[in-house]
Amino acid sequence: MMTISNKIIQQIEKLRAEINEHNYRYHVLDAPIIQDSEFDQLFKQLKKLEEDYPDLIQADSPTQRVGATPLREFHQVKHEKPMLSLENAFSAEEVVAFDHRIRERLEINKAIEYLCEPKLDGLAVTLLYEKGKLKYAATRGDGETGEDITDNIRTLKMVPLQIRGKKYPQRLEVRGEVFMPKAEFIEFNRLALQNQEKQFVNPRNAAAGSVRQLDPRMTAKRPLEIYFYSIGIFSGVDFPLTQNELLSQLSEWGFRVNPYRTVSQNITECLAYYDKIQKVRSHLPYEIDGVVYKVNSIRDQTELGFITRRPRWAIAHKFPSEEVVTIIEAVEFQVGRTGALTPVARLQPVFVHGVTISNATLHNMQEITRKDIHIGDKVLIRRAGDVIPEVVSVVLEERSAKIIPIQLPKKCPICYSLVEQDPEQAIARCTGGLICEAQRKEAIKHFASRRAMDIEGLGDKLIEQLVDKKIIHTVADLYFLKLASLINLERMAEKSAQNILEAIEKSKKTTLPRFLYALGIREVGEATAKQLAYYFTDLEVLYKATIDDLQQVSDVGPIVAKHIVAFFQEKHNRAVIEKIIAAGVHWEKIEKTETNRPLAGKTFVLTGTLMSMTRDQLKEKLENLGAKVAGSVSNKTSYVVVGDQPGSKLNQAQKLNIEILNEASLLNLLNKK
Ligand code: D41
Repeated sequence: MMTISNKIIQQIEKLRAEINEHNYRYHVLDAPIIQDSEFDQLFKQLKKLEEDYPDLIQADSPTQRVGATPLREFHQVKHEKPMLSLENAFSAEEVVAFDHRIRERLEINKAIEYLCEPKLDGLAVTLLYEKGKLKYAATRGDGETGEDITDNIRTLKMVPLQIRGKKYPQRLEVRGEVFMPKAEFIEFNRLALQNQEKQFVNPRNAAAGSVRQLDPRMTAKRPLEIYFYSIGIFSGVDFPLTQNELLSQLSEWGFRVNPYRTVSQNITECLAYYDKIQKVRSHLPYEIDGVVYKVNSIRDQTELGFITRRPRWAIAHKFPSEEVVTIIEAVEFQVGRTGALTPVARLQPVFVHGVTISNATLHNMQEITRKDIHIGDKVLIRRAGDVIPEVVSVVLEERSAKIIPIQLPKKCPICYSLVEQDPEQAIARCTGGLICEAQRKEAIKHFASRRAMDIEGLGDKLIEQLVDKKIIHTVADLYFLKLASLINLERMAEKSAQNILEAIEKSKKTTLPRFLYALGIREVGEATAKQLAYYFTDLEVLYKATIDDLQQVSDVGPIVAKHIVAFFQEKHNRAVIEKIIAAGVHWEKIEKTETNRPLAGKTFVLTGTLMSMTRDQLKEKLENLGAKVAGSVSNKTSYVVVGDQPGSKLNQAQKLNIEILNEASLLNLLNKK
């Protein structure tokens, strides 16, 4: 047993405190005082120390946000104090009537002060802290009972794992709204579409779906944020006098509160606030559906009390819904990079809050069936903020006799190849591959994109023109573009043409991960491309890899492996790659030395709980040493690591005569590497 010096303990505690404080400054105050790189340094130092002294890892360390294993299901949590809901007002008259009722009840003749804040359109959650530490987090559910989402909420960096400061309630329950900012939502959907994963209908659903992931590692990847607006349990310190002071106090304790909150002296000021927020609404980075007014004095709040599930002292003043009715004139199918067909409704144009809408996504055929949408239907359209408009529902009462069902075309609308319906994914796909002009355009756009070959200035419109005019057919043709053919294009000055050629030239120096990602192999995103590059190090080796070989790479399952093999077997693809390389595209060779990947080729399976580190930490360690960590035992398994309370994998290992490592022998092995 190693003795751990006080010095190390102090060093770790100091680092944790510093990191927490910088996190607070960054996320809660939005006023960081150090560079991201300096922050990363501190974080790495802490991680390193905790790796060296795993006994000193604590659940509330900033390094321990992600790591729990996936749940089978969510546990129900009964709220000690019910989570109330809000009364809605849709007009100034209703708001004025609310103020009257309050003054009557309180028998006050003068004006009442209100705390005003935006009403976020997200998911209400509650977090309980005991002795300053995050104990659990739950969804609102029906207000009485919610679901335990602790592991997921912990992954939000702006959620304190430990209350800031020294003086705080013994037990404190804070309540707020989890949401996905608009820009992050759009980017998330763009990537989901590219990787053929499920897209979300709107930011609200995206937030709800992300919070309800059984695997916290998935939630950790989602760009979620939170604003806190109220409390539940509160014991041990004096209660603030006003709602506004309560929010300031929450902020002091490290909880992020909305910077747009303000105190209005009377209800007229509340209405002015409503107008002001409505004007900035489209510029806010997140969706809101109105504003909330709350009686500022906590004493008055207590006196007013509740009616059934609603406080008498608060009201939501909703913005008029951005939903309008129009008619679907036609439905077209757009073809994506991998051939996926997306139905898009062409609408009779309507004007909604400053923009004309003439298209709306119908998502996929399942959605069309579910919503029972036909061509000629009168439909309700929603423009949620800046997000792609969608058809909410059909106005069935006004359905005409002349509606036409929407049919998935049997052939691709662009290249006339057969359309194939993927039974599981609800995705219909053009089978034309690179014969299909639409797929080729999308493939070239992807190839040139920032995270792929990063060809600056080669935008979508330009690529479409180049393909339409048959100047380029494949990505390889980009490297043989001539100034003359570029200058002939619409709106193309010689200088910009020159810049594009230079950007293409510059892109020739790349990296293998980028190049693999740029190829646009199905299901091979950036992370997988990187893993493939580091595992195989060489394109020639990757060409020859079998489905089995490929599955040695972590995160590559049988389906991805099949896509990769199919891609490289296609002669056309090999020819395009060869042409690109002949044109001078190159990358630095990835060195695969014995010293940095001593466990290459070894496959580990983990079962049971370890004392010194979490499963994820071990997985990362092993993978960094070149090993693969698999989910089940087979005769390819090199070692089975057995912790406390192992599962059936131990039996399987014994049956197959596979070497078993207990924690001590594992650490021994790792230390020697
Ligand atoms: O931004 C919000 N969505 C929001 C929701 C807010 N700013 N304040 C709220 N205040 C309350 C009370 C007054 C009951 C504490 C709320 C909600 N409730 C709420 N969110 C979901 C249900 C109720």
